[in-house]
Amino acid sequence: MPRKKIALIGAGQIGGTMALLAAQKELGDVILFDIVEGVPQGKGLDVMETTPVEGCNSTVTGTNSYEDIRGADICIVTAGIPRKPGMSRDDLIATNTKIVKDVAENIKKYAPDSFVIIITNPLDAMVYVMQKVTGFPKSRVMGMAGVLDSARFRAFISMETGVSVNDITAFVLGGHGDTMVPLSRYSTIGGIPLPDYPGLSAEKIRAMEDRTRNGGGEIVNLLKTGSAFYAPGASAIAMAESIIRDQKRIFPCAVLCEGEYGHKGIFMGVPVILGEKGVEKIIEIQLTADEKAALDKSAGAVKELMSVVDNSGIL
Ligand code: TXD
Repeated sequence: MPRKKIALIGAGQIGGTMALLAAQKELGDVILFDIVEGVPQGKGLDVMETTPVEGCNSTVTGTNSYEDIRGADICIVTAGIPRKPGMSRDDLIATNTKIVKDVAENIKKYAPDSFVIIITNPLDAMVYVMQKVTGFPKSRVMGMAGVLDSARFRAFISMETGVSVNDITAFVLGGHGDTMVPLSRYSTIGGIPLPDYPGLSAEKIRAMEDRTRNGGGEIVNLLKTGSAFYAPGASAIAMAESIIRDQKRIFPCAVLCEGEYGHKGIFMGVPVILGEKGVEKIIEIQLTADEKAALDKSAGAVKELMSVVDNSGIL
């Protein structure tokens, strides 16, 4: 059976991190693409040279030619510009719409049967651009944000309670922005819903939800020269692994909603099952009136960004 081919479009901070993780997990052979000459080749070779040390049988190749992604099984897209302090994710929209459109045209041409995971911000709007330009079915186009947001929430819960991250689950819905909706009553510690966990006050829970919402900005402010990359890289690789190994994990992913949660034609984070067919199912749960209102607000923010894309004349 041939190894899977994983194309990483964008060889920046997240692209490089994903190349290392994909090789270490032996998900397949990695093609690292970027428009900047030398960077994907250098990072690719560097990661390739880790494989004898780590004992992993994956190859990693850097390139500036889209020809090399031909026949890829999965494409993971980070191409674009990241945030700097003081910028919101939405400030990136015009530049990144043009970049993601170009990437999408090349994926359509060279890897027409691939699954596509988008990471570029503003996330939900960029998933929309990718789906619109490629015309791929919605099961093959998804955005990575919720896995990261819920990982952040889990990390904060673990830091607060001292309990292993392995026994903590977290649930985050909505767009990847300040309006995202961390759902505490569906987040658990050892199976116990957060609000019922001994010693965890409503105030502490609210503080962790807020920190999750601002988790990206917290890191941008600390780094000053870019945004988070280790956890975003790990999150996207977890999604790719669930598809490649048909793990059928439930992850919050940005996908096209067609009536789920009362929203039609909107790309936003909802829980899905990821397996060999890509997005195999959207899991819809009952929300309280407050939760529904928060999700509607988040969907409204995504809708606005989608119309900025539509009115930009770029597509
Ligand atoms: O949860 C999430 N989805 C995110 C998203 C979490 C963190 C960061 N998120 C976003 O990912 C961030 O706002 C950016 O839009 C992307 C990529 O972040 P990264 O930190 O990897 O950015 P880099 O290091 O600047 O890398 C981007 C690369 C860089 O090497 C550019 O040369 C390349 O993209 N680039 C291109 N590649 C291909 N084609 C084109 N046109 C292109 N333009 C730039």
